[in-house]
Amino acid sequence: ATTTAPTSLTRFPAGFLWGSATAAYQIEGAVAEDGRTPSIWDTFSHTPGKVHNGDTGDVAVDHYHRWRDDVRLMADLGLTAYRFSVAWPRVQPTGRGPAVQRGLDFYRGLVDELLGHGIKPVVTLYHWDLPQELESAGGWPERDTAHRFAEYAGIVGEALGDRVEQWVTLNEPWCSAFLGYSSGVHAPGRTDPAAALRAAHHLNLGHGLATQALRDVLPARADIGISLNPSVVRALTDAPADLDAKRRIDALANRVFTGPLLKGAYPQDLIDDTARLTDWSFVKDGDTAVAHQPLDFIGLNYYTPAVVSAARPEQDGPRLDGHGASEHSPWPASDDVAFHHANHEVTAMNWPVDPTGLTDLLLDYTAQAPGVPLYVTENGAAYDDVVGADGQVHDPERVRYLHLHLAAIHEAIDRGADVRGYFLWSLLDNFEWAYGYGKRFGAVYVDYETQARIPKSSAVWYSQVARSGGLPAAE
Ligand code: PNW
Repeated sequence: ATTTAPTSLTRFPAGFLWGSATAAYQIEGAVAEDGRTPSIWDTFSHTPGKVHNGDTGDVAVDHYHRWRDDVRLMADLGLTAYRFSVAWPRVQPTGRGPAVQRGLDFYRGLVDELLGHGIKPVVTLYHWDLPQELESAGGWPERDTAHRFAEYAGIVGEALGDRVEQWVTLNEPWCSAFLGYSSGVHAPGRTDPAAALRAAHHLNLGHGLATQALRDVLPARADIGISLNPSVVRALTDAPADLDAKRRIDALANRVFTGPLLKGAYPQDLIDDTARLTDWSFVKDGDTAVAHQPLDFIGLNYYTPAVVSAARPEQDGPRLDGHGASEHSPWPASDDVAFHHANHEVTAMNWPVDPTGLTDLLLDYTAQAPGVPLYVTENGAAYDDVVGADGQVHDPERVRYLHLHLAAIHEAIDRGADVRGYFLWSLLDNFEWAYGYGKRFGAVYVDYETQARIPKSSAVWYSQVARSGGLPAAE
C-alpha cells in the first residue's frame, strides 16, 4: 500500500519539460564573426530611430563567447530543456548556397554541451533574422524566400539531426509578417499591409516546405512543429459590431495561420475582409496543402490577451498598445477596430497580466488540434529589475507572474490539454527588439557593462519548481 504524504505541491505530469527560451539575435552578439553577414535586424537596428536608444545586437549578451557558462547556468538551475534559435546568416550568409561550417559548428558545440548536462535542445530555425540579401531580393513577400527557408532548414537538419529531437520551424510568423511589413516596428520596417499578407502566406508555405525538407533528413523520431503567438481575442461587449471586430482580428492574428496549417485553407472571411488590399492571387494551387503538414506538436507563446471593439467616435483611433509606437497598424484593413486594456495590472511592457488567457488558449488548441501535444514555448514578463544593495535582484512581481501562468497551464492540463513543457521567456535579459535593452525579460539579470549574470529571485524560484516538478502553494 502506498501512503500519500501531505503535500502542498501542485504536480505537473512526469517528464514535463522545464525550459527557458532565447533567440539568436537577442543574445549572441558577434555579428561579424566566423562568416556571419547582416540580417534584417542588423540593418534595422543600425537605422536611426528604429530601436529605443539606438541599441543594436552587435554585442547583445555576448552569448556567442559565453555559451558554455550560460549552459552551466541552466544546469545549475536544474532546467531540463532549452529552446534557442539558429542564426540563418551564420549558416548561409547570403541566404542561399553552401553552408558555412563554422556557423554550424557553433550550434553543434552548443547542442553537445546541453546534452552533456542532460538538457534537451529545442531548435528554432527562424527567429526573425532573415539574411539581408534575401530581404534585398524582396523578403518574405516574395515566394522564393519560402524555398530559400526550406533549403536552409534542410542544411541545419542534416547538421544537427543526429542529436536534436525537437524542431520549431518558425517563431511567431505573425510578428514577422505584420510587425515587419505592416506596422514596421520590427525589421525590415516596411509599412505595406498587402505585402504583410503576402509575407504571411510565404511564411505558411515556408513552414510546410521546411517541414518536408526536415522530414527528408531527420530520423523518424524527430518532432517538428511551429511556435505561434496567437491572440486570445476578447470582445469588449457582446454588441454585434464588437463581436465582428473580434472575428476580424481573430482572422488576422490566428486563422491566417491556423487555416492553412491545421485545415489546409485560408478562411473565406479573411479573404473577404482584405479584398480591397489584395485578391490573394499569390496563393498558388497546392500551397495550402503544402502548409498543411502533420504537426508533431504546436508551440504556443503567450503574454497577454487582446480586447477589441468596433472603433467608437469618441476614441481618437485604434490603440496599438503592446505593438510599439507606429502610425501604421499591424492589422490590415482594420482601422475601424479599437484595442483596449482590460482593468488588469500591467508589466513593464504595459501588457496586462491575465493568466486566464493562457488556460483559454491551451483549451482552444486542444479543441482545434485534437491529439497534437502542446508546449508553451514562451511566457514571461518584463519588469524594471535593479540590483539591490545586497548584490541580488529581487523580482517578486515576476515570481507572481510565473506562478499565476504555471497555475493556468496546470488548470488547462486538468481540463484535458496535453501540455508537455514550459519555456520561460527568457533565460537572460537581452535585446528586446524595438525596445532595445530597455526591457528586461530574463530570469537571470545581465549587467550590460560587465556581462555579469546574476540569477534573479525568480530564477531561484523557477529552479525549485523545475527540481520538484510542481508549484508550491501560492505565497
Ligand atoms: C516575442 N507583439 O515577441 C518574441 O518571440 C521574443 O523574441 C520576444 O523577446 C518576446 O516575445 C517578448 O516581447 C513579441 O507586439 C513581440 O504582439 C511583440 C509582440 C508579440 C511578441
